[in-house]
Amino acid sequence: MTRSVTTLRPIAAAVALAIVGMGSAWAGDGNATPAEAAYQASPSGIDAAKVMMPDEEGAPAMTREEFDQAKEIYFERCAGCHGVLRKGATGKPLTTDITRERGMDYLKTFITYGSPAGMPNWGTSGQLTDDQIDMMARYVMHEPPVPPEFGLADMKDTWEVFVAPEDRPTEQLNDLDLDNLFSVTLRDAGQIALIDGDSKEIVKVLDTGYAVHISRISASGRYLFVIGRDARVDMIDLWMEEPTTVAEIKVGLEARSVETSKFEGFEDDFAIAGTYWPPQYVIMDGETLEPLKIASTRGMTVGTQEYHPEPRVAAIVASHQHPEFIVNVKETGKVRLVNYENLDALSTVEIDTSRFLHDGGWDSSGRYFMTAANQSNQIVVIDAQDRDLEAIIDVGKTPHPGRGANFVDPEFGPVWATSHLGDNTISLIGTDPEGHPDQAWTVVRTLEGQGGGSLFIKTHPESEHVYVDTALNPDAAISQSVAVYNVDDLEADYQVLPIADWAELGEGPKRVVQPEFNQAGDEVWFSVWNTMDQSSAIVVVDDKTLELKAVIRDERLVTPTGKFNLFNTQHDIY
Ligand code: DHE
Repeated sequence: MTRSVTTLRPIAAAVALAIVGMGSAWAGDGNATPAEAAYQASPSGIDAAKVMMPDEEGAPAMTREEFDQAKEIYFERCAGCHGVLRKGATGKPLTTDITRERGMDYLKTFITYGSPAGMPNWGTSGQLTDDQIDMMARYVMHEPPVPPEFGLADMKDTWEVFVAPEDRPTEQLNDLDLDNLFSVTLRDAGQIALIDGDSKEIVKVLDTGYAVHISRISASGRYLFVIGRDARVDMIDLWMEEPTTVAEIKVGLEARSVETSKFEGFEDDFAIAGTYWPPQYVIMDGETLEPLKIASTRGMTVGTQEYHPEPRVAAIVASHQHPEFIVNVKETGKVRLVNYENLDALSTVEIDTSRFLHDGGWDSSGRYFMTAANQSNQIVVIDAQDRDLEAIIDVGKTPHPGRGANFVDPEFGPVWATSHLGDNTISLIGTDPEGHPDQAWTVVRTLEGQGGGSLFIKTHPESEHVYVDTALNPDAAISQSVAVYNVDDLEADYQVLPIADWAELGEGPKRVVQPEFNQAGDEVWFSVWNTMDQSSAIVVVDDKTLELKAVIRDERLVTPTGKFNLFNTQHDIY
């Protein structure tokens, strides 16, 4: 099969944004594809009312009311890319030395029409009025208001233990098949649905944080940890009569990642959550979520070694090789190995890698952490055993692996694969330095996919298929289907499964997102993610026949996105 790399035709970012609703600019160095522009920076979890207006000279006049309105719009629509402090993150810096020099006309034009680098056309797309644009231009000429920090006292103010450890059951009191239970993100409902993998019945819907993001499972397989974008962490005991939230805490104003300790002898002793704001992580008691140790990620970037005031915490994984968490720090490009043996003398190794670290997962051996430095178009490999950088590998445009996919390439041996937001390729990276030294840490094969806008790729040891979504592709035929590859014949054309059609949901910009296998590895679940006021569903495919097996429709399934089979998540099977 010929290999072509196509980046998506730049179309008005507004169209892509309109499809996925609130979105943010992808302001990489080159032209952002519509998929990159659509890549959500959902409304920040920061309560704008808590952020005060700086008094200052030299900035165009604003009333208090205008400033508050502009602040709200900024946190809702701009902070995700430009950073809360406007120092630049994936979007350009908007500090007053720049904005005042550019002046009102330039700023108003830029906000109105956007740019091919991914800044949405907020005016011509109708998302902001002329008056709002004028107000935003004046706002960014003021010093950025700084949201409050969030320290131990703030966390303890929000920390609740609903059921003390000593009052919890000593054995499972329900007859749920926990190994084949799925935790499903109901993104805009701020809930998760627990769905039984066999019956496909919703066991329970539980309230979580705002715009809930991911679920992770304890080493024991008993506790589910869920984090919302508002940095609320919920700890759910799956052994109670029915799954019950036993502890909760807010660890900041905005967050994406949560994990528990997995090293032998320390299993579940600690939990960790990383925040976007403030830029920090907190280690908590693994049984109660009591906050124990907070560490800031502010510091110097790799390369130019400039100070960055807002390096956000992205993916976190728990090492099985040492008693430590592996923490991705996005804007500085640093990977931190945080040893939890002595929280009063926290020893941390800081590894220089590549900027804009994001998501990632383990290779099939569980020794190497494969993670995207997405805006650097690279995959970083961390050797969790030797505790250092193994490799940095150039891949396609804006890799977005989720946790990636591990399988054996018939020609090149064990590989880990990522798909991309910014082009239609799938990169297969050799991960077997012992058995296949020549292929290790290089792209051994590049597959062509349906298009850019891919967010997740998945397979399973029992499957001969690899599934790739293209959820943010602007072409509905592509965003509403998935591509399937046969591991034994990777150069054969991929098959396309019309997942959204199978859901028969009618209206709405349904986006098919995130394949997730059941425990047996003979079914694959897909979210058909519609808008909040339209019906969504989960489509289940028979992995052997690639035919429709079931559609889970329920009005409680509001904007389903991530799905986490507890056994596969517990054992890092993907
Ligand atoms: Fe995610 C994982 C950040 C938008 C669904 N997402 C992650 C991780 C990070 C992250 C850092 C890795 C966590 C870990 O492993 O510890 N996500 C962000 C963003 O900053 C971004 C781009 C914008 C935002 O404001 O949040 C973003 N993410 C989205 C979405 O719009 C998605 C598609 C739908 C949703 O539910 O919000 C989405 N992200 C997911 C999912 C995972 C994830 C399903 C977990 C994948 C896995 O298999 O572990």
